[in-house]
Amino acid sequence: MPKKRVALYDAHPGSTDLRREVLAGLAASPRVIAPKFFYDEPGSALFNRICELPEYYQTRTEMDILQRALPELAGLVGAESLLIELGSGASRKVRLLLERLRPGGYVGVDISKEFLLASTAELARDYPWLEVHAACVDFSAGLDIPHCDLSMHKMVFYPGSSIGNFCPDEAVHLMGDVGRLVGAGGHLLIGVDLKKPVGILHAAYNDAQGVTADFNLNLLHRIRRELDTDLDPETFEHYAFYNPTAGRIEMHLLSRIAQVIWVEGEAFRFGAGDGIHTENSYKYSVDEFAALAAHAGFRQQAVWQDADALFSVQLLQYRP
Ligand code: AVI
Repeated sequence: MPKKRVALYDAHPGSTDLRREVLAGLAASPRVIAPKFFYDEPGSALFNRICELPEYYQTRTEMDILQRALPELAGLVGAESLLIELGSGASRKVRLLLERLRPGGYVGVDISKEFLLASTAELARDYPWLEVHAACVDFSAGLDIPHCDLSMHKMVFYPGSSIGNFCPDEAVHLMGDVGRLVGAGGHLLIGVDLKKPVGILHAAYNDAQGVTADFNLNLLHRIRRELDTDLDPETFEHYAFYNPTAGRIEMHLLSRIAQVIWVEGEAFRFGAGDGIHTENSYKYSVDEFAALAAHAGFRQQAVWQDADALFSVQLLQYRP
């Protein structure tokens, strides 16, 4: 049997420039390196391990919520929509949607072409009835996807509470782009991590096996692997805490010692305890997220949560 083809749209998003951003981030005050650099191959493998950790409630909770929400969701969205997944993956979550909603088409959107082609090819193989598209796009910089059929109802799926890794202004901007893509009446199905007792959050980002610490420290190993540097990752430690004023988990890498580090011929001085800010993970109440979504022209149509109100899956409709 001939292999089913996946239609590819490649916007050539360009490789993210580690050297330029690391040098600029280390020269900034406070020091910062963007979380997108976590996800090289070892970093992605560590993130997959995080998703299986007992303390990291998010992945399994979202899966359970989705499973329970499916009948109602199917009634609200209907069949024959175009399903567009941001940060496309061969995840079990989108498979649940495909099997229950039977959309008219699927578009996987991801910045990593290799990963995108592999995951969409798997979906095309497993769901022969489905028209599968792949869009290689950096969606944080705009959502221009020409092969989205204009006449079809569209639903964007953005699971995993990855929206929490954007600051609120950027999140509104991204959701505005999603709104323009789906058009009036179109939908965004989004996973949103909720505010909760701080002990649960602290454990989720400071797990007993130290996988999250390894995930954070992998950034320094990556810099060591890919740039010209004398940086010793062992001289840094993982530090994650909940900032209640900002409503977010912050991850940092703190120097254990006073030291000067050379990166690509430039020197950076660290005192003991000085840090690099590597990630924010915003947590919202259901009402706070409704207000944020409203700024982007979306209205909450349905909100599903687990019994402990740890996580939510929200169906938003674009009503600009
Ligand atoms: C991908 N993102 C939603 C995760 C989060 O929880 O913010 C990344 C992560 N960072 C530490 N653990 C997991």
